[in-house]
Amino acid sequence: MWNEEVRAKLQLYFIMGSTNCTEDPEKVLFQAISGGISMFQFREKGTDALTGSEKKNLARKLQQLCKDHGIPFIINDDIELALALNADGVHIGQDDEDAGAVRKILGEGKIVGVSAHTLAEVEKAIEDGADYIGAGPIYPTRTKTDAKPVKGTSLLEEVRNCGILIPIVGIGGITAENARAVIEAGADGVSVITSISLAEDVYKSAAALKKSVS
Ligand code: 3NM
Repeated sequence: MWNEEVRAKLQLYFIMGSTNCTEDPEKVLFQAISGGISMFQFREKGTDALTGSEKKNLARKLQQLCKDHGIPFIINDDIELALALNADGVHIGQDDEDAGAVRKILGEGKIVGVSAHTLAEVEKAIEDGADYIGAGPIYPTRTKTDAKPVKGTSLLEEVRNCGILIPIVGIGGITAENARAVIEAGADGVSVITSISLAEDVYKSAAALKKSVS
């Protein structure tokens, strides 16, 4: 029933927008791809985030890089941009439209991911037709200022103990050192912003994360 291609692609899911890096985002994404990321989400959020044509132009460039390397390109919370660029999918939070409504707008064959923080939110996302869940925050994170309380791996374990098999990626404060525990708790992969986007050596950091989740 679940899309096993999506499950496999979640293994090392890099998320980034221009505010998450100090180097040129294209350069950072290229190095992350070289290091072994399997999926990418463009998440242009925060006080200095790009908007309008600047946002679209950056998205286009990052999408092309992903296309060149066979990496699915997902857009955070901007259905209009996803449609304009024919992105591979959209990731939404709890405050956005539900997964069913998003899929209707995007059309069949697109990936719809939902952030969930409780078992009830996971069950609702499944009902709405989500392809995968982002569960977090697993560890403390400074990236999302309005993040919910840290969960550790408890939500992952709770979901799997209920026999729920939807593809899940853990998110929040994940590094090469703590990523393995996320997989062992039942996640299919890890979602990472800072430990790749602000790494001193982006390639090495992505490669180390890849190794710990493989
Ligand atoms: N969503 P980093 S935590 C975007 O809990 C996001 O749903 C979260 O960034 C959630 O890898 C988070 O830098 C931030 O900690 C992840």
